[in-house]
Parts: sequence; structure tokens; C-alpha cells
Amino acid sequence: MSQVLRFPDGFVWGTATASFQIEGGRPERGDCIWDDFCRWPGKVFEGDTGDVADDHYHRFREDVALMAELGQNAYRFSVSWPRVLPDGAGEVNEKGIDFYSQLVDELLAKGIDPYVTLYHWDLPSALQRLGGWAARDIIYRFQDYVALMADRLGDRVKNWITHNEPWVVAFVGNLQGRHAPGWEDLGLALQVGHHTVVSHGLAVQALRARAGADARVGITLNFSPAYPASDSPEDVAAARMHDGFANRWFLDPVFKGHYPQDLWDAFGYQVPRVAPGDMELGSQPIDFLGVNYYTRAVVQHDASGWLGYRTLRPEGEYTAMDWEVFPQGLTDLLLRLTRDYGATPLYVTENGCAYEDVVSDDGQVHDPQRVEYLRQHLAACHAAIAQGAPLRGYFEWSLMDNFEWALGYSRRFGIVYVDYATQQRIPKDSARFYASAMSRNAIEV
Ligand code: IFM
Repeated sequence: MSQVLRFPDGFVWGTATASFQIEGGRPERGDCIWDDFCRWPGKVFEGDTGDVADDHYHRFREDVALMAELGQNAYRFSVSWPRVLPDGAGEVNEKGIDFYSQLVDELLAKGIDPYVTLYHWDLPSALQRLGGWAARDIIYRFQDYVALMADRLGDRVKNWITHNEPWVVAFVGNLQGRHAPGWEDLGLALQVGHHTVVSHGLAVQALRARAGADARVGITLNFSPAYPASDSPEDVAAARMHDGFANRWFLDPVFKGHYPQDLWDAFGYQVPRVAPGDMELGSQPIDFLGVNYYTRAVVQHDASGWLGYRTLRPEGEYTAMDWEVFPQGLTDLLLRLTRDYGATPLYVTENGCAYEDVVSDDGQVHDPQRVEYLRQHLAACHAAIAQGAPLRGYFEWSLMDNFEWALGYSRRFGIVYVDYATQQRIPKDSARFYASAMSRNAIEV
């Protein structure tokens, strides 16, 4: 017998995207570190670039019409810093500002509330040449850029996200070398991470001062809930270590004003330089936390592994990213955030999956696995709400197929299929499933 799970009245239903992944419109903006990274041989699948992507820069009206057809009441997108400030600072590209201004107007005209992310990884190349996120001056350049956007959009945009996944910025870009700028240096990565935390604080101040008294400001973090491989004390301690590295390293400074001591000790001499006042800046009160969840980590003690552990690949169902499908992890995460970090309103700002979608003979894209993934993760959200998590909304990643960073266009996360040769958009079965969930404010399980 099926059961209907109803969401609270006023629940926010959206989809999410990011500038570099969908916009294209390369000649109409300055260069960013991902343009440079795409040119680095071997770094990005088949040398794919963001030059055209989904051509959203030229097709945004069509894309907003699609969102309206789906029936979403919110949309999360990011601003490309080099589109509005081609050199990262100084001269403003008014055409770039106009693009975002028109996008916001178009959304509002269709009853869709914009949630604007200010940094989703496309740092202006001009600023990278000055040291990028590793150089302290970046925090003030970010503050100026955020102030500009608050001045230009703050009359209409009420929900702001300072950073998307600073963990990925710091560690995937500067320790693992798999993202731009491509470095492999722990000390550098930790300093980069620290500057994102401090710049988040400065951005909160800029938004509070300039985006209107009703502006709501948050940050989006990515999470990797840690489950010990066994109940042995060694595995439990290993899971705690992974939790410190993957989750608490950014949660604690943002909510508690200090780095987690266990990880601080583990990082030894590589820890970041922290100037007086930094931790107070980074931990100012915020209005919500954005939660990005895709999968969990099963952690086993391994003295030879980095930080003394390794992650396992349990039996189960996997997406095309080779990420385990584990909806319970989302319930556990939302409840844990509520328990350990207070009752800050939560939004799932990203959740979704990649599968090998194809256009069938009937011209449609049938993606039953994504439908099930969404259904199960929405049920997981519902369970967390029922147990007290202050979850206010859910943004599906992603509205449409797009540039999946180092994997180029080889992974499709959209509920809308994009034919990159023609730029045709084809809503997948999952788009219809999600549209029905949004219109009913409920799912059936
Ligand atoms: O595509 C990314 C997004 O930019 C940030 N979060 C994870 C997604 C899937 O990998």
C-alpha cells in the first residue's frame, strides 16, 4: 500500500545550477580559473570547456519558462564573478550585471524566488595571478564583489549564499589537484579554506549592510556523513576523523568560531595562519545553512592511509559517479546538523544523481533510477522534518545536464536532458516526477 508524504506548507521547491556549468557566453565575460584549467592537458575529460555549455546566457528566458512549466517556486543559480568584474576588481561589465538583473526579473515575473550563490568556483583568472584564494587580499576583493551584487540585485534578491562547498574549493582544487587551480599542497589548501571562511564573514557583513533588512544570508557546505565500517573502537575513531576532515572542518568555524581541535592537531605545522578577529568574522550569525548531500562514507581504520583511515565501497546501488545511493544518510545528516549545530533553518541546496541517460526512440528520456533516487531522498527529507529538523526547502541538482567539472559533459545530472549539438532541452521522466511532487507538495512512497 502506498503512502502519501506531505511536506510542510510553504516548503521551498527548486532546482539548482551554477554559472560556469551552464552559462557559456564566454566572449561576454572575463576569464576564470576553470577556463585555464580546461586548457591544461589531461585535466578535463576530452578537453571539454565551458565556452558554450548550455548556452544559458543566451537562452535564459527559455530556461526560466521551463522552470515555470515544472512549477518550481525557487531557483538557485550562481553569479559568475568574471562576468560582472572581468578583472575581478575595478571596471564593472554592465552587460554582465544586466544579464543577472534580467534573469532575476524573469524569475520573479514567473513567481520563482531567486537564491543567489556568489561563489561557485569561477574565480577571475586575473585574481588567480595575484595568488587567488591563497593570498589574503582575496577576502577584500570578494567583499567588494559581493557589495556590488548586493547593490545591484539586493532590491529584488532576498536569499543569498556566500560560498558553494568551500571544502571542494580548498581540498579538491588545492590538495587533490583535480579541480582548478590544480595544486597539490595541504598547507596551501588549508590557507585557501581559511580565506573562504573569513571572506564568508565579510560577505555576510556586506549583504547585511546593503541588500536590505529582509535579506537572508547563508552558506552552502558539502557533506560526507561518516559511518564506521565496524563497531571496533579503531573504526569508530577513523569515522570520527573523516567526519572532522570532511564535515567539521568548515562547520565548526562557521558555527562555533574555531577549527576542530582533533583535525587541527592532525594537520600539525600545515595549519592555516589565522589573524586576530578572523574566527569572529567567519562565525557571524547566519540565517540558514545550505546542505549538499550526494552520498555517505564508510570508514575503516588504516594506519597507512592519510589521517589513518580509508573509505570502503560497500555493496549497493551506485550512480554513474560511482557514488553509493544512500538516502538514510540524508536523514541522519539533517538530524545531526540540528542536534550539533543548533536550529538554524536548513535547505538542501543540492541533491541529485548522474545516470547514463539516452534519448529513446519515442524522443523521450526515461530515467527510472533518477526518479527513484529523488523519491527516496525526498522521503529522507520528510523523515528528518518529522523528527524535528528545521528543513525549509529542497533544490534538486540539477535543472539540466551541464559541465560536470573535470568530467566535462560525460556525466548528466539534469532532470532536463540537453542535446549539446542543438541545445534542445528535453524534460526527462524525473522532471515530470519532480513537477508532480512540487505541485502536490507531497510524494507517494
Ligand atoms: O556539479 C557539482 C556542483 O557544481 C557542486 N556540487 C556537486 C555537483 C555534482 O558533482
